Amino acid sequence: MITSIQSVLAREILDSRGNPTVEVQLSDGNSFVRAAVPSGASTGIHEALELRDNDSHRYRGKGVLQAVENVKTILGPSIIGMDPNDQETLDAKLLEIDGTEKKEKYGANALLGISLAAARLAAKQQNIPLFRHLQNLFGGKISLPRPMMNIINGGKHADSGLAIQEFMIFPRRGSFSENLRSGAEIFHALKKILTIRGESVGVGDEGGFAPRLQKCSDAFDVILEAVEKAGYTGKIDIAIDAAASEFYQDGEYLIDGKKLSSEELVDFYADLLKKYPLVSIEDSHSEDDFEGFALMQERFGNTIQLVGDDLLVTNKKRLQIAIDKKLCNSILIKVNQIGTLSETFQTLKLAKKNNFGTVISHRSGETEDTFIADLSVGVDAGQIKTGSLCRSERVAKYNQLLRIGEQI
Ligand code: 2PG
Ligand code: MG
Repeated sequence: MITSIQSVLAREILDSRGNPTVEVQLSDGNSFVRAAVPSGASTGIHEALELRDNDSHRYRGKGVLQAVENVKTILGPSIIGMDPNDQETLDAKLLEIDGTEKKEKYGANALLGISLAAARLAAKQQNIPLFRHLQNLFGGKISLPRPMMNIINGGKHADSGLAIQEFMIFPRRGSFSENLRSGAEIFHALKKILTIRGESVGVGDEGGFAPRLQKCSDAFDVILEAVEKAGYTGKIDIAIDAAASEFYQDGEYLIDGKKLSSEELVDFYADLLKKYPLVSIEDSHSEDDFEGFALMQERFGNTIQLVGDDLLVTNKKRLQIAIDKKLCNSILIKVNQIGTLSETFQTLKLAKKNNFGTVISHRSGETEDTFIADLSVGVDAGQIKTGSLCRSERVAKYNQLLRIGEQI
């Protein structure tokens, strides 16, 4: 039986925001698989390059025909005949051909589509689930993740007016399916509360509600009200992604109608921590505000989870800096921030070796591809954030985790 890669196709498809993204299709002559690439809005400046056409006549410049072409005519042909089971060699080949630090030549979106599809093809050839293949590649144990479910959207993901981008419910304990159920019940309770108040129940990019609230604490209050209404008081923690790079301007943080210094922002979080069951803060400060992150780690690093996203961009070099400078204690993992599965694994290994928490994450622009659900299980990440309890591109990941839960 032929097991090497026989053909590599690519196409431009749409993501959940109606923007183009890359889908890659790999075949070994017997079967074929596909992988689709996600896309962020609040992207970190240190992320690998997402190649866009910048042709204003198509999709407002957001077309990805060049990235698709790069897969079809350059990257694809170079991996024909390779064994998809040998992920490291395959990814090394892609990196060698691109040859740039941030995948600027052919685009991280082009490389990633191939890299993810290869893993899927290998799993298919072995007739094992993707999470098993990822476990074998990564070399550790498996587990179902604790979900962070984003039920109020702010920042760049909605027009709620809230500076903080994501307010997530984070069930304390319970099986994955129980946690998901509590999330969905709280989501519906929240909808009811907002409806009664005459607030909008339209949802943002990640499926969370986007009511016009005055200040961040209002979001916490209404979430806790929903938690109570759904009967889960005391059982739910809250996690936030401040995505603070987005409200950082000229050395100050614009939040709740105030302009705060880096240090004052630490006090702002301290107040929230006193009042609410807040246990995880992602990107508390802007991506290069190392002093702000260091202050956070010093004050709260022993008691809560401090996650680096734009700060670390799934990059092992940035992670090493954060370890050395004590900037945070956990990392958000987004495959498209770095561009290949092998590099994602290297970053995850470095994180685990240094006792960092790990959270596998979606992007605000997603597709129906559920790769990250399997990834979260296969590398024993412990946590996943993949949006709210509506919008199929979000729920697809949760549903895949339910299926995996039946298998393990
Ligand atoms: C984030 C993500 C995902 P985006 O900041 O963590 O929630 O948003 O994909 O827009 O960067
Ligand atoms: Mg983030």
